[in-house]
Amino acid sequence: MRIHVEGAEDQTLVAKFLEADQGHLFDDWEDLDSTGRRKLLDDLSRIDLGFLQQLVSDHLTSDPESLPVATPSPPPMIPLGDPGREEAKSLGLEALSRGEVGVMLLAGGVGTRLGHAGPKGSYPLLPLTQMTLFQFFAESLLRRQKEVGTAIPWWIMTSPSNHEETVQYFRDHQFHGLNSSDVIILPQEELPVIDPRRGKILRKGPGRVLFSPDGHGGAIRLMQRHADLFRQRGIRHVYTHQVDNPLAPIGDPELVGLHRIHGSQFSSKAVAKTDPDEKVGVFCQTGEHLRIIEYSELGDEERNRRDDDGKLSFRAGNVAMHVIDLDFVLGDEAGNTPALPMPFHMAKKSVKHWIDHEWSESETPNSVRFETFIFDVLPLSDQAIVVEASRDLEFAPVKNRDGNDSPETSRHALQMLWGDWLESAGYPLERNADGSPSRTLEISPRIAVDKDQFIAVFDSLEIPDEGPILIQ
Ligand code: UD2
Repeated sequence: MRIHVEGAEDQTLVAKFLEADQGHLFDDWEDLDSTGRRKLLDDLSRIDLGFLQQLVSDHLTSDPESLPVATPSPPPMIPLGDPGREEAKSLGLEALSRGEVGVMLLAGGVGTRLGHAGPKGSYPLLPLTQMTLFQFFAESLLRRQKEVGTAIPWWIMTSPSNHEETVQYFRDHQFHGLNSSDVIILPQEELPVIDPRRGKILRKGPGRVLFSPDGHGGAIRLMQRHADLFRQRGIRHVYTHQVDNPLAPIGDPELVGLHRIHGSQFSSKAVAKTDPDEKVGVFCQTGEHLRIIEYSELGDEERNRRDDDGKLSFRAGNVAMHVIDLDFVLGDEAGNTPALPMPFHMAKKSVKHWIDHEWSESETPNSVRFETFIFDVLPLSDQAIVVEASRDLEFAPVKNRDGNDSPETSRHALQMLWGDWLESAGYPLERNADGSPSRTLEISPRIAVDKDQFIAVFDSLEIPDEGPILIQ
């Protein structure tokens, strides 16, 4: 195959892909106009081909995920009701008020399961105002800033495919009241999607490479790439949360406090898993170190094993809220960045793609994406803790269009939570037979992000005698 390009750089680029047996990428070259050709060359120039070839040969010829690791055992976990947690919260609030804590939202995923067009954070979740997930987080952060009297920077990790839309969303909504300089939106990186049978790079259309975000482990690389942005702000700890969970307690003072008390480098919240098949990863201890084993990678025996009291042994379910020490990720101020190597996991998915001048679709997985996970740095830390969280208070993810972990279940959890706040504040709330509040409730996080805050302001609120209760 001969592809004619002008510049020496482009010639080298084309030659590299032809030599690597990826010549199919140029199948449509003759049909592309000069803009199309430029786009293809730009796509190719973003690929570190040597690295990709290594990844493909490591994973598609042998499967590193099936290599034996030390036998996992259930990890120690700081339980709910531990007497030290109140004091930890005060310590955490102090760290927040000194401006030592930043927040990072992981929002680079493609969110195909929800089927929402646009960044997942723009999903209108709340029942009365249709407030989006992004607005819910932004208002929670505003409330936290008010509580501690300090600006808290919010890094939002996007990916190249939703970055522009996310930036535009926040501009259109005036950053939901946050100071725009406190909202830092940065894209993670992408890798090409691969055909697992032939190791070929897939295309999303004629002359266009199919890329996919390289997993939320990209957040670690992003922090390292933008180390100055974090250092300039005097940040010591970064609280990370996922775009799908509105109940994540932003900046979580309690977790920050425990993180400091224990001299931890990586601290996480976990909820007790009761269904062995629930799709959350679980914390495990292997040798000296803590790690999370993803739900798809935990063996049947471990997944179903139970303690004498009937509880699942591996029940510390990952709810993806972590506090990470910045020194652990960035190393010392002299710029000696630690390597923190993270293994790549393979996600096998079925994808519509362009091949041999036509579209190809398949019911069974026909592609492989390579991803690193943020929690894979956990076993590299010298000190780490797992802290039990209440599922009702902190975890109501929106993942699927319907069924489990859907907008409906998340809204239900919010109704139950707000119902409890109202009753605890002394409001006589009527409930349906299933226990849910009989009136639709919505409480803006600007008013309160937890029950104590709500009770403190309750007397100043006006609640209508009938109909939905909207408190904003
Ligand atoms: C995640 C955890 C799982 C469990 C569950 C709890 C992983 C791999 N698994 O499962 O153990 O705790 O959450 O809710 O994390 N994201 C990016 N960039 C990417 C890929 C994902 O920012 O390249 C973000 C994504 O926008 C979302 C979060 O990471 O906020 C989780 O991604 P997911 O939906 O793929 O993870 P899930 O639900 O399979």
